[in-house]
Amino acid sequence: MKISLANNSALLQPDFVFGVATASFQIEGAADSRLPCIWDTFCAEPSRIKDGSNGLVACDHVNRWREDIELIAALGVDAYRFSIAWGRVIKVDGSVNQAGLDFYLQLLDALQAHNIKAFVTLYHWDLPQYLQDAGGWLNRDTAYKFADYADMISKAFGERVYSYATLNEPFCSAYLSYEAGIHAPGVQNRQQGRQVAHHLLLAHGLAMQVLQKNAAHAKNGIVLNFSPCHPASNNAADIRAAEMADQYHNHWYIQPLIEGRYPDLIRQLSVTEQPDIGVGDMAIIAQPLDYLGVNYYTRTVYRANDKGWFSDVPPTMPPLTDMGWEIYPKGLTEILLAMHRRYALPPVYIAENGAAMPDTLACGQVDDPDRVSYFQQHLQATEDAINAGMRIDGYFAWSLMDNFEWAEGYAKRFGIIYVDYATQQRTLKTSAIALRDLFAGRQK
Ligand code: IFM
Repeated sequence: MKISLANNSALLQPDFVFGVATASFQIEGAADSRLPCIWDTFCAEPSRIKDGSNGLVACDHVNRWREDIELIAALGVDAYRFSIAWGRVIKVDGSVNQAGLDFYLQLLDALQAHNIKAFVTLYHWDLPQYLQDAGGWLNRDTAYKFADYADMISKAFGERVYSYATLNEPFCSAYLSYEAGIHAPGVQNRQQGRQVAHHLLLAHGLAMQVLQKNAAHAKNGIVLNFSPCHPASNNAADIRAAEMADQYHNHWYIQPLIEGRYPDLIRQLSVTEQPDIGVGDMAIIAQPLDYLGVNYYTRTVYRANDKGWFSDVPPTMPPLTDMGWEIYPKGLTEILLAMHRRYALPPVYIAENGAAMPDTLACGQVDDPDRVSYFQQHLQATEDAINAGMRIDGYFAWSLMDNFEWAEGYAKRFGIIYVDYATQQRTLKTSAIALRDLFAGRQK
């Protein structure tokens, strides 16, 4: 099966960056050589993770990184996006864990040797547990601790990094973790969710100031997840509900970054639900961005509920992925263009896009035509946004390999490479081969 784009496609131009992405907790394992993090704690609590699993071994990437880098190189990508486990590079007293730092330095050097650009995410959800014990993201001081960590990393990594992302999907660390309660630490409290979102954005702004100083050579930005919010019906209440969801889930993160203010919806929250915002915080948050990372998977449908708020309506009609998420490629073009028209955006990278499918290994092969088709349609959707006037500089497939899918455990497979968790054997799926062929067909 092939992925094909028009010969003159913007995505096939020499400067367009194709990559694959992962995150530390989801692949690394080797938990005994880092500090425990909030996800270790969460996994140890009953019924938090659907299959009762954890990240102690995951894809054993810390021990198999050389093999993994060879696989990445063989795909012919331009870039690899991965995250640093904060608790692997520092100790509880805040001093540097040199062995952990050396792990990432080796990885970066190997990427450089293969001419693969390193896109480093500083925070992809694995907050060290000792910082959580001190209040975690509810504690304003965590934002300053994050800036210290960014300072240490950017000095140690020097010129090796092509691009830094401060945070991956602060929506998830705030809303899923503190309002929906389905991600670590599993809290359900709107005020806390809003406060955590604010402290995360503050942490981003403080870290950007550090990166502008220490890593001026790099492209520095942030990765947000977006989902177009559609009404369940034409009824005015549902239309309003979808607009509110859009403000709450999408604009709450992008508007402060670009315009230094929260959406007007903030005034609809009761005083006790509103975050404490320090004098000068919004200016810190609105640091200039070299790029915006956009993660896209699906759209979301909303209806009005009896609390004057919005509730999502889970999709039931195919095509759905194994996560139960609707396959809705035109939502990617729609949300990109909506953001492009609304804000003065910096250049955009599609920092994650992909699908979980019920893959099986048979006779040494994994045939995943639905994932190939998902990539085909979403690459086309990306191109459509470029053709409509947007600047998009790259696209990263989520994910390099099957991994720990958070509350879903290992049952949901997002990889283009299949991982047999019993043997840790990696097998290229049909989608990996289709992407590899697409990359190989480019004029570089
Ligand atoms: O696996 C996650 C990733 O960690 C963050 N973005 C969404 C992916 C799929 O759920």
